[in-house]
Amino acid sequence: MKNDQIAAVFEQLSDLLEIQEANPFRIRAYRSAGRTIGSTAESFASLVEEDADLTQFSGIGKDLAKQIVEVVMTGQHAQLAELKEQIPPGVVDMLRIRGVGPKKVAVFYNKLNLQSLDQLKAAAQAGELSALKGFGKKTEQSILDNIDLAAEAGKRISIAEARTAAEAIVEDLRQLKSVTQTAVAGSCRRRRETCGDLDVLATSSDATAAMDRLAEHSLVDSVLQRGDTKQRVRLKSGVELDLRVVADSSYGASMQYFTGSKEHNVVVRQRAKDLGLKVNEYGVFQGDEQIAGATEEDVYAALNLPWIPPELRENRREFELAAAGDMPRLVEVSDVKGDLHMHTTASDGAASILEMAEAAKSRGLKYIAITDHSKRVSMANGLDAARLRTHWDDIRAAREQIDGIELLCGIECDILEDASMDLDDDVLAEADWVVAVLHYGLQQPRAQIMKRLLAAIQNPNVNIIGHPTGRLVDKREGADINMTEMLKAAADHGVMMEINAHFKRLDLDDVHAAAARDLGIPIVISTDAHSVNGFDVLQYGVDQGRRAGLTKEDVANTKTWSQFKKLLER
Ligand code: DGT
Ligand code: CA
Ligand code: CA
Repeated sequence: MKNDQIAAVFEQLSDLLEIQEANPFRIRAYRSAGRTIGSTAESFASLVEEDADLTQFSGIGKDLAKQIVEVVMTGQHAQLAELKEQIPPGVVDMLRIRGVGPKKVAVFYNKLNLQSLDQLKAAAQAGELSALKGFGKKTEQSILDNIDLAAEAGKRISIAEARTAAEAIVEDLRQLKSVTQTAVAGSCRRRRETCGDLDVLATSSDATAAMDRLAEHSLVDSVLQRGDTKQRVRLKSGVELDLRVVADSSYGASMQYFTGSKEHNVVVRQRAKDLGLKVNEYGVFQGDEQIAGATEEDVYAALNLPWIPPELRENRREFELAAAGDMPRLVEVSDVKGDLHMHTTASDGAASILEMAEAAKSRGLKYIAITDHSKRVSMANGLDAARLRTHWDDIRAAREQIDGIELLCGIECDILEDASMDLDDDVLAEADWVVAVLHYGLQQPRAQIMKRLLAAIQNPNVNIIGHPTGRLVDKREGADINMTEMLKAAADHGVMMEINAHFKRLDLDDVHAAAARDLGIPIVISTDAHSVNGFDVLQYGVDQGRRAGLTKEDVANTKTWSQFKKLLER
């Protein structure tokens, strides 16, 4: 069982308890346990197996530790099962309506005994919701606007889709003379793997013009809500976008507030309180006096904090780093000098060796590894030993035809289900660069998955584990890996770890990449390009590295070729 599955149990538990209006302290304890488990790299399943003391983790006491053991051992949580019996599934469905959380659902269920989306809709249409204490016409209308989409809601889009749309809209708003500043906020600015909706801010003397411009944008399908300074639209792709027009004097405070995360902002607000200040989307206030707000730097400075890169704003380590005066300079796309995972027409790529090399060179890369598939991946026309040796001859020949970029004879070699490598050691020994990967048998039990990974890591010909878990973001669970054990083995054997930059993979993820870095493992951010345009995804891999807090020094393929070459001697 993986950490995010265990975390989901406790998150669900806190939602259901909140709907039951249970003790807020218990709810908070479960929610915080879910967060801790979800953002820890060490596998809780392994810790339980080893009978380790789980109370070493902040926010996990004896009782919670026992419950985690129960979840890991049985795959069940007795109290959660009981709650699911008590609370009708239609009530839980209400949580999928945008803007509706467990607190509101609790009221609909407990006060009005509404038990399904249909009943809720009827009640909203009859004006029964706005008659409730603490609810207004606005909330009621918002529920009506969003309820039909509840089935689809909760669906998140990839960071690639999010950035492409949000950045196009920001660029378009920038064309308006009246718009002075505009930028993307929210999870998209934090570069999360997926985004629930898009958030855009602008400063303008003419909010109406900005909102009109957005409404007319070719990506926009319809306007859902419009106020004096705020507009919510649905894009043709189905995703929703909030535009907020703010004053220049509040722009920094609004960026800070609407970039989030909520968890980060909770700490920021508390910090202000401790200093006798107040912070909100308009600024930092001492009494009635605004003491900061125009820039984010000012807002953080007023709270005695350095500016915190958005990718770190998840209330993980950023406040610790700030306190230690240790805010890292995060890796950037322009730092990357090599790409060590890509395909050509020899397997399932669309371009030749030379075309890939030219494209890489024109992007400023100084070295690349050509890593076509090994034979097991027959669907992708994977290479056997003989074809691979011919292919490497072709790569060596290509070296003669291009200057200014090193070409490595590489291979993406499958780690087979029985833990052997898809190609013999004598072949692998001839390679400049071996990326070992799991493609098949991802569902195998953890013991067998670990046997495979450890065998590959112990193989002296293997340089790196590629897309280590095999997960596809929001689509396919990765293999059941004991991450700590794998990373320790990699550190011991000098094997590197990949962040696969493709936005559908982003594997390792941010938490695990940080854990790898903490063990001193060199991390390589590679694109896995299958065409000359495939290099475009590099930015998503770099963003994932930034979320992991990686600096240039942590990322091996930021080194010059002569420095990197030394890492190849294991
Ligand atoms: P998403 O859209 O689910 O991918 O995630 P975000 O982080 O973009 O969340 P969103 O769009 O609901 O709100 C954008 C930011 O605005 C969020 O990260 C923090 C801030 N924010 C929104 N609502 C609240 C709130 O109720 N309390 C606090 N402290 N901040 C909020
Ligand atoms: Ca958002
Ligand atoms: Ca939003």
